[in-house]
Amino acid sequence: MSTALGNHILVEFMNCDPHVMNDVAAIERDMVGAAQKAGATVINSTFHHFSPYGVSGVVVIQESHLAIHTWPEYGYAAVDLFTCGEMNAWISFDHLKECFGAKSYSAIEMKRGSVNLLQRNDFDISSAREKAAEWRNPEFYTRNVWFTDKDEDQALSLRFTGDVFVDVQSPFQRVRILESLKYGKMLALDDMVMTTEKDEFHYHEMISHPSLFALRHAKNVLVIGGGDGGTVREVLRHANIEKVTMVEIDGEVIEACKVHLPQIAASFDDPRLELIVDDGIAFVKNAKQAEYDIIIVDGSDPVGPAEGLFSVEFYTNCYNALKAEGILVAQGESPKFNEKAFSELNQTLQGIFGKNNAPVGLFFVPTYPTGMWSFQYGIKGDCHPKNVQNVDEIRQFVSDQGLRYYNEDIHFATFATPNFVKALLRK
Ligand code: SPD
Repeated sequence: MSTALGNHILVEFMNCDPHVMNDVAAIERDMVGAAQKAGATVINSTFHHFSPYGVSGVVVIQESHLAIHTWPEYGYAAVDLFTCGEMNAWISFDHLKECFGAKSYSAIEMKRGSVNLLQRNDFDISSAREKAAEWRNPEFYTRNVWFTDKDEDQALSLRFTGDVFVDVQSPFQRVRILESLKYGKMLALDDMVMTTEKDEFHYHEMISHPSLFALRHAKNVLVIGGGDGGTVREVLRHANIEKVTMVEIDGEVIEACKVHLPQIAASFDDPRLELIVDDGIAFVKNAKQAEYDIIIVDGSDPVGPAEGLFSVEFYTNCYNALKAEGILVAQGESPKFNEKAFSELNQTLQGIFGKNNAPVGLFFVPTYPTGMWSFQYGIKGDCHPKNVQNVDEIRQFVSDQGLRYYNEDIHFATFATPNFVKALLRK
């Protein structure tokens, strides 16, 4: 007869595969698998990834819990296997050792709740057990797997199903497509949310239509980045556009989105589109002078391959590639999440296009940290989006195209800046 209520194995897994140690979905799957393999009944799982490294999580089982904390940079996982009843937690241990590729390990096993130290209360729990068995469905458990986009001080977390449709390391970045519960499928580059099925229209309508209504005669548009296809989809809604050249550095992003986010990657077959998989920074450097009516920079955040999309040299080259009346629109970061990048980009644009020719448009994206995001403009001629007159035309277009974020009111409202933003823009 057992002399303790529970059994606790404290495990050190060392020299594990660092990629697995940083993969929240894989770890959740392996921990749940470890519980199920040992015959446990899984009640729920909660797992978080921490930027840039590490995963923490717990699988609650009817027989107690399995918990983990990882340090990928050391290839190390601290694992707790706490069980009661007949469950053999060493089966879970073996499973995890294999999944994590642990080359070395150690474990301490201890009894928990020694009956010699406890006093049993005299009450009948068998009826409570029967009741619990009525609602418990061993086939179903709640998964809490979280994707977190964060800096050192704040974060945005989205719960996802734990299912991963794409996870590839391209030459430039880690490309993932995951399924979030609230926003549908989501494209993540490295550990940053790029777009989701349910709120992508906020971003893609707002990066495109304000400048296209400011420059009604625009024919030739260049898009740098935008591998998911949402921006070209919006630009190509305009019948006056004769040609769009899109230059995306990462072919893996395009391929992943074509297969898994087809409603965003919806216009890659439009004959007006020339799709080039290459470095957008080099492309603009070598571009013909005064070639484009509008240049749209749909880049990622200023880390990794997108860092050069925030430089003076790049925007000077964009200025030169624009026609005299041309407009530049760039993903402008957040005045709340990334104040420095936001205000430095505006200083760059003011320096190149002129103090009064670098307006900022604010809009709301629920899946970006803080929700408040911006596009920043460089106006080469006199066609300021703030001064558009063709409001009826916007209204008709919005209704014909069934747009869901942009409209004639938003067109003007986006250029209204709160005082703290004005201060960041330091005119
Ligand atoms: N932190 C997110 C910055 C936005 C980057 N671009 C999104 C791509 C959507 N086409």
